[in-house]
Amino acid sequence: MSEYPFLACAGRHLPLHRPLVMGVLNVTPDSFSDGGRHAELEAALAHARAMVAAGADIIDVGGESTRPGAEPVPLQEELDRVIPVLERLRAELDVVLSVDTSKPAVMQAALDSGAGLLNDVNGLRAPGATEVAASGTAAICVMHMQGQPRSMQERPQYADVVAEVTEFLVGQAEALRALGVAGERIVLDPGFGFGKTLEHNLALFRSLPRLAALGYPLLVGVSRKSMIGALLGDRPVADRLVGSVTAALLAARAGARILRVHDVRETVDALAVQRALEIEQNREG
Ligand code: HH2
Repeated sequence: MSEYPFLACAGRHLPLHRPLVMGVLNVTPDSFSDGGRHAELEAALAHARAMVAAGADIIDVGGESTRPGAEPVPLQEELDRVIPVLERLRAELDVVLSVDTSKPAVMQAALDSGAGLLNDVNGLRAPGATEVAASGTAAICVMHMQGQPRSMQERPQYADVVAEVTEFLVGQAEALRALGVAGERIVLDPGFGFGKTLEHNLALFRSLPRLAALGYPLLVGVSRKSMIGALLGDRPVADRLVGSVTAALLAARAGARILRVHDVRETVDALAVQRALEIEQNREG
């Protein structure tokens, strides 16, 4: 469980006594589940407003698809997709804005546009990413990925997936701390589906309590992912809602503090019912 009572997001503090819900806003033409639908600015804004109304604590804006096989997006194109959306959202909505990017230049522009969280699926491995992330006051989510999106699912291999992911996350958190980043700004994420087979994902999911015990708030993103489809007999993306919400709830029980989801209202409802009905002795701290 998180050692820290709140997450510091560039002047805003998000309390961590209950799991936070991060709504996904993809402004890409090719994301695996909602690509194209929110490509237009107005549609993106409407979707973000709806997620906030449904109870999202954080909106995660992404301009580069990271689905298996995805090609990298040129810097200017990613900036053109993400920055206008961040600026409009900041003007309109009272919510923490996150940017899902691995490029230091996009991180910097997003910080300048009021982002409160940098969400890097590449775990700050790009040259200069750690320094840019450390330089602001925004929270930073360090995610583990083996390889790169284009080829990560070709043949993921680990001697011990939990040990290797843990070692990477701890190492990146220590690098941030060495640059003066407070623990209240750091989030860790094992990166479900990023260079992992179903068995790797299941091993990591079962290790969530151990990962949470590292002390930093844990982010879990399993929403609509292929691991949910695989557990349901190769269910298509459009039919993974119940599986996704169930997994989010279980992740929260196992210690996750931020749930990255597409279906905000359903996840918020599930968490509310869980909070109300959970038997006292099973309660997380
Ligand atoms: N998953 C995706 C993207 N960003 N960030 C974090 N921290 N953790 C995740 O598990 C994670 C993430 C992939 O999902 P999605 O955004 O729906 O797809 P795409 O990358 O195709 O846009």
